[in-house]
Amino acid sequence: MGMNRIVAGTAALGSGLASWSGSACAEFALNMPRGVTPVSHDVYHLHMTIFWICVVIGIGVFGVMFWSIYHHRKSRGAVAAQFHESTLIEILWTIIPMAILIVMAVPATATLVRMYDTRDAELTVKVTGYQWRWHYDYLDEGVGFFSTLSTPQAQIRNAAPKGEHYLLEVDNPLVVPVGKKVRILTTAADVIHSWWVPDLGWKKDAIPGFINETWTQIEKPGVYRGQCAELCGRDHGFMPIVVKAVPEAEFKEWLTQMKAKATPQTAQNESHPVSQPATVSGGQAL
Ligand SMILES: [Cu+2]
Repeated sequence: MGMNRIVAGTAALGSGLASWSGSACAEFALNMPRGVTPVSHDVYHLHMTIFWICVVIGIGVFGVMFWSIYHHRKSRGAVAAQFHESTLIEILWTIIPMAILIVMAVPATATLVRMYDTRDAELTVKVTGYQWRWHYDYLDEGVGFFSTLSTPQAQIRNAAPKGEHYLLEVDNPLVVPVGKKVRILTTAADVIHSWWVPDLGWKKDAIPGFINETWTQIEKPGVYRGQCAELCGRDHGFMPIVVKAVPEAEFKEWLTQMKAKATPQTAQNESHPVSQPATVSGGQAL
């Protein structure tokens, strides 16, 4: 019985690995993503710096430990050295870790300061978490819309084969211009959510009654996907985030279309098409 189970388990693991080594393996990576923003690069380099410091410390500490265990083993007749209350050693083992921590704190603080510096943003988007979808408001532009999961129910209920972006696709993505600093304000309308797109290098809690502020500046046009990262109820796993970064001209065109969609009645009431929708959208921005 036990043997059968082991054989069955091994076979399952083997076939699992075989299928996994196909498409999933191409995307598989041990490390965190480098991302597509200045902050995500900072975070990546900080992570690598701290990682290598830890590797050096690990090799040093375990090297000395294993060397000592081997060379001062009992069979050689080793006698333990006595250095209780040695002032020199106590100072050293306080100063050295402190110095290492200070060395680590310098780049970490610089990255945090940069992350929180939302000055000179060219666009502000308010992100509101709802159970279970996101709402995006382009403040100052009068454009706002919900972004809802678009994966068909049939795929979720295993009645149809799963698509490439299963549970990571939405009807209306957040569209932002490439190379522009975008300030992102996160809040929520019911419970705590968290807005997380790994390629942007951070995740930010969306808390009812609070506005959290951060920013991004995407360097490469593309579609970046993420998820709600704070357990927020039954459909927590069904409120993905899709960010579409496009060249500025394309963004302007998209914004014009969205504004036209948002104010169809007003445009019809005017005898001439509205060329400056600012007067119409100003009230909506609030
Ligand atoms: Cu959520």
